[in-house]
Amino acid sequence: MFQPMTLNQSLAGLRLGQPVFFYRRIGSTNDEAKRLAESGAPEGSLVVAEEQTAGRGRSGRKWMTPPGTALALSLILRPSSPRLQAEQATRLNMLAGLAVCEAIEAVTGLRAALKWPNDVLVAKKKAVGILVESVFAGPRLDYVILGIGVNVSFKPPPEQVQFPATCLEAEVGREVDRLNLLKVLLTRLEARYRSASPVALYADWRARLTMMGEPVIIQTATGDQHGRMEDVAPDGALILQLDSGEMVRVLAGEAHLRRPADLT
Ligand code: BT5
Repeated sequence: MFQPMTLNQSLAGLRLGQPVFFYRRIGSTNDEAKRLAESGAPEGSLVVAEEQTAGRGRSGRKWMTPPGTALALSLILRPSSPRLQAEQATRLNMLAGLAVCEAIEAVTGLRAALKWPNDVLVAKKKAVGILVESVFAGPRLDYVILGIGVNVSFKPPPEQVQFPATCLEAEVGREVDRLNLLKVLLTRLEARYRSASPVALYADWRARLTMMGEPVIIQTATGDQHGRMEDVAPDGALILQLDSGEMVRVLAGEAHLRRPADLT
């Protein structure tokens, strides 16, 4: 169990991670972070919970966080530079995915990869989900909630997930210190957030993506698209060569590798 005092002491001195709001049990850390941001909580405010009863994924999907088994956190960011404003959602998504990979590798020695658009995979299974939510005040970006869920000792049952899932302890075969992981993750996020180079960010993100060049099915809101994952664009879009040969850009969806039997 996290102890609020230890948590405060461990995160003291970090710019992202102060002040920290700790909950033993909460609906969703993203919802709580939004509530706090609406009442003026500053950039860097962090919500951490031991358990989420209504954890959220993208498009209304559910995210499971049983007590004491995960990192469930939401950071409030208030990007101020005009360029960040315009491109922030994409850049913060890339930044979060990369920082999570770097933290997992530093703490566990496991290799972490990204699955477009932004799942973090360990041993080809999903170990982390990321949910970035932006709130605008008219045309101006007001704040962003960066929500991250890391499976540390909980591995969801296969029948409850759409994509194979895992947790860090199952892959590394030993206990993983959640507090240390949280601290390293916040440190990596801060380093990536401060370094302004969008070019390096895009290059690093692209280099970590799996399924590149592979035959895939992309599930989108308007139906499945079958093709080959050609590349990704700097704005985060997937460039897909359809089976017909046509190249298309896909902004949002779920990527699945096609099994040989699916290929005709
Ligand atoms: C995500 O959504 O992967 C983003 C999840 C973000 C969760 C964090 S936890 C802290 C913060 N507070 C919140 O309320 N949310 C954020 P998506 O790509 O839509 O994936 C959701 C799908 O992943 C579900 O439909 C399940 O199939 C699967 N899933 C649910 N719980 C899982 C888990 N613990 N591990 C692996 N897969 C899971």
